[in-house]
Amino acid sequence: MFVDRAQIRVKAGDGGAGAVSFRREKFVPNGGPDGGDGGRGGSVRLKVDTGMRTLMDLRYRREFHAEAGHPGTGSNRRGKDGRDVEIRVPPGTLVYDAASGALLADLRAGGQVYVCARGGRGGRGNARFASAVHQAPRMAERGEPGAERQLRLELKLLADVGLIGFPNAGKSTLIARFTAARPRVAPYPFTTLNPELGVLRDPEGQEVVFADIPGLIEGAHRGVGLGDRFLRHVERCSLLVFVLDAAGTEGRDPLEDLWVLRRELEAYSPRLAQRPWLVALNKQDLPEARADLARQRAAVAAQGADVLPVSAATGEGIDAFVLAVTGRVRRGESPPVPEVQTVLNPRPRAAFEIRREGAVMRVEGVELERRVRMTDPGSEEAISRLNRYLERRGIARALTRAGARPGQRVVIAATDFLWVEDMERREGCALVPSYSPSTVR
Ligand SMILES: Nc1nc2c(ncn2[C@@H]2O[C@H](COP(=O)(O)OP(=O)(O)OP(=O)(O)O)[C@@H](O)[C@H]2O)c(=O)[nH]1
Ligand SMILES: [Mg+2]
Repeated sequence: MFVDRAQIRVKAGDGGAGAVSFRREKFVPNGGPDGGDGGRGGSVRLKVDTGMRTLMDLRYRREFHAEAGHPGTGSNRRGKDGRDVEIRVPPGTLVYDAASGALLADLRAGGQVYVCARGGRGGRGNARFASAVHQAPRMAERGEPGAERQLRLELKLLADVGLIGFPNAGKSTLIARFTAARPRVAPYPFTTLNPELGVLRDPEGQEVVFADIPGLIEGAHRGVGLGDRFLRHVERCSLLVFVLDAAGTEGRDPLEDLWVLRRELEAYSPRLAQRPWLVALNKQDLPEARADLARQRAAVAAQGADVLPVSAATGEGIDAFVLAVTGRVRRGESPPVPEVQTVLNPRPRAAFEIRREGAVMRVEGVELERRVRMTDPGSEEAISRLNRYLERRGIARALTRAGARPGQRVVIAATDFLWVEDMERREGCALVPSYSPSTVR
């Protein structure tokens, strides 16, 4: 089965918690802090596997979780890192953030890797918080949460030349003539149900990739026949070849076929319709084709396109066709996906925003939320460290300005805090977890 779209959820491993521990040695009554750091959480990455042709595997498995980092322990032992998870994808896979629609990666080359969810950093153990003035810290960080996101994957085959035509025009016969591809050929419409790639070596030894896609018919943009969704697989071609049944074996006028195809292409994407194109007048072994060649040639030439008479069945005209096509391919210039723009990290990490939601004030910010998640609410030292951060970043000041008074409920990263009086702080107030851990436990 050919699958060219998938939606998956990826969750990287959380970092392991840092440890609070003190050395115990014989004859040393109060050993120093020796709590080790937590291990890093495993990441989730996508990797291009040139042996793959579709996103079918992701039909069956849509959730990927990497392992969490292990907690640190005493004697300064660092926790073990979590194992990564690797998802293999075919070349030509585009990765979008499902929520924002932003293009995150365009995966083309074999072995190319994109880390789509980074594992959380391990929390630091209490050994790291020791200083000359603070020799016995009783706090450690919790691990940073692993990134989590919904991804939309879309496969757009990487080909240089796209073959477009009505069913039975001879596209598959043609591609089988000069490449090793062996798509099914049969005298009934819609023989080809999935796009297929064929590779040709041009006279200079360069590879030129052809895409044979299912036939289009009038109304394809409205879903008639197999519809026009397969056109996405020629979006990255630098040259389009319209393959016509020049003998009109099914009773249609080959020129009318061409205009229908051009209109369908235009309806699918005006931008794609502007791509360089030429016309292969196929089935020249049949007398009907030959008899009509002059008229067809003149009409196509009037549109400014090159015309190549061929017979995919007998091989007549194929050499000239291959030469003309490979000569016009602009290798390595396969156009980028035009309809999307890459937007990464639109907000600076340190930025934050305060919103009022009824009685609650909510503070959002990438770095702030990460900090809060790594803070152990049960540790007074950790909470006071968080408050120093709020002051440094101007968040405490901003809370006062936004109207926070003692007793105000403040939510950050799904954690409930109270803004309470604290004369040791510059603002005269500090955030404390709203449920004292001693009452919870
Ligand atoms: N006489 C003659 N018949 C041809 C030629 N090329 C293809 N055919 C025949 O036309 C029919 C359709 O050929 P295919 O290659 O399957 O056509 P297609 O364009 O891939 O069709 P779909 O996959 O259905 O879209 C088959 O019976 C072929 O043998 C040709 O040059 N001359
Ligand atoms: Mg076919």
